[in-house]
Amino acid sequence: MTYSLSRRGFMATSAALAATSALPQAGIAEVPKLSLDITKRTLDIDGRAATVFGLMNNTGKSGLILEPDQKFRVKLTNNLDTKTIIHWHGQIPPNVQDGAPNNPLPYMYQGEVRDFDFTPLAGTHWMHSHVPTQEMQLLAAPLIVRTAADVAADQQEVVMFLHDFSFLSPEEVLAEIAAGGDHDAEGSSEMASDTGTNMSGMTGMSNMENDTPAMAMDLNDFNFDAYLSNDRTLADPEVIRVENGGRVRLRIINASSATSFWIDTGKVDASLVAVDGHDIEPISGRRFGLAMAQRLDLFIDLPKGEGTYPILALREGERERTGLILATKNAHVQKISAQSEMETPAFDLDFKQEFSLRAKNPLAERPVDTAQMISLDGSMQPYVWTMNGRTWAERIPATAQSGQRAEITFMNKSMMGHPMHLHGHAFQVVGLGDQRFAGARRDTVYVPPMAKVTVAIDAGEAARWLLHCHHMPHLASGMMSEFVVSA
Ligand SMILES: [Cu+2]
Repeated sequence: MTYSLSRRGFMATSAALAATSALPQAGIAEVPKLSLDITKRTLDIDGRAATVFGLMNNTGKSGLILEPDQKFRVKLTNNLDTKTIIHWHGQIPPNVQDGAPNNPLPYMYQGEVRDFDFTPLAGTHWMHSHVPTQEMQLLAAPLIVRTAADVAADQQEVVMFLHDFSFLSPEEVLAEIAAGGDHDAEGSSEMASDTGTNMSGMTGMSNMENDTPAMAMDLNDFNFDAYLSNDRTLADPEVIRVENGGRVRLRIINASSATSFWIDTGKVDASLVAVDGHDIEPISGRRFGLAMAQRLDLFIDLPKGEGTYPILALREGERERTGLILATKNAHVQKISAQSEMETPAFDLDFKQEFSLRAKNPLAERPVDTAQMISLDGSMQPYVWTMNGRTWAERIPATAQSGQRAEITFMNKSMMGHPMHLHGHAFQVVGLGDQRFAGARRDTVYVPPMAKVTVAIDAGEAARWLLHCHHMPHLASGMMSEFVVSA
């Protein structure tokens, strides 16, 4: 499968989508709906067949790419033999279309068809089941909304959709993690010797109470069988042919259930221009990270001449990696190992990356109407993760009135990082540790172990909006609350 498209090639490769967008503009009642089918599909993972879920459009590809001014008019069909619910991650639809379980709509039953119609937010977003065990089985896909500038630019757009994968069922994965994460024992001790973090005797909060001098941080609590880029491993990576000396806009989506990655552009410089679909003041570099559910948009200007340019995603704290290969027409593509030579550092523990991000379109400066603190707690044994010490069933919601400026401070009192996602809003990161600044607009912010992050939110539609950790095993254990906006 390829998500690659170029300005010139797009019409040909995505005929049905193009036909829709070529019709007279929205407002005409007869514009056909796009279809999305929730299905099962089979992947080849290093020579072994894997049955996973998927979200396929009417061209047989995964997810959706919308053209500028195209509305999100979608007919979604549940072809699974089980109930599900799909969330449009990064979009701000009316609450009723948000895709949160029983909030307000119930799960889609087997065979159910549901209609959606809203004006989408431009940028690199995605869609996924809001049932953690289904997301772990790859019920997730890209949701790209192009801008007029994207269409006008002389650039090739490439989507890089990252996921972690296990041949075990999600229930088996969760059971293994709950049993103590023996699966990861070896990787943990290697981690300890190379980075100075003490990974042994991982018991979350209890380590703090023991006053352990070396912080007992747990980056990964499960070793997956494979790490995927566009559903493929480095044994058979996607090779995307690019123009000699051309510009690539790389849209990277971390759909992983429990993995943060560093993106390594190798020998070419990249310019990071957006996070979570929201433009930032560009910063250049060759290594940028993203936690679960986050997105990065990179511009890469390729040098003149034939060449191959692997874009790798390195699993934090470990040696595993995945990726895709950009290659000019005649370049010979060489095999790349799925293991780095050395462990990759932890993701943004010191906020070095997050501090460097500045929104192109920040929230207006205004007084804060309500400031609330949420502690992020949990432990490996028992494997339970909470917000304010409570799981979903006993949650204490954060609250605001529609139109108010709210601030939420996440205080991570645990030894794992938590990518915190708010539905229905694009907040702004305004505090890291005790330092205030005007950071990036986002919908998912990474709160490292024992760290503090503050986000500013202009409260939107009066409704109940989910607020949760996007680490799927954490979410499955109950790490979810809500942001209740009153009228
Ligand atoms: Cu978490």
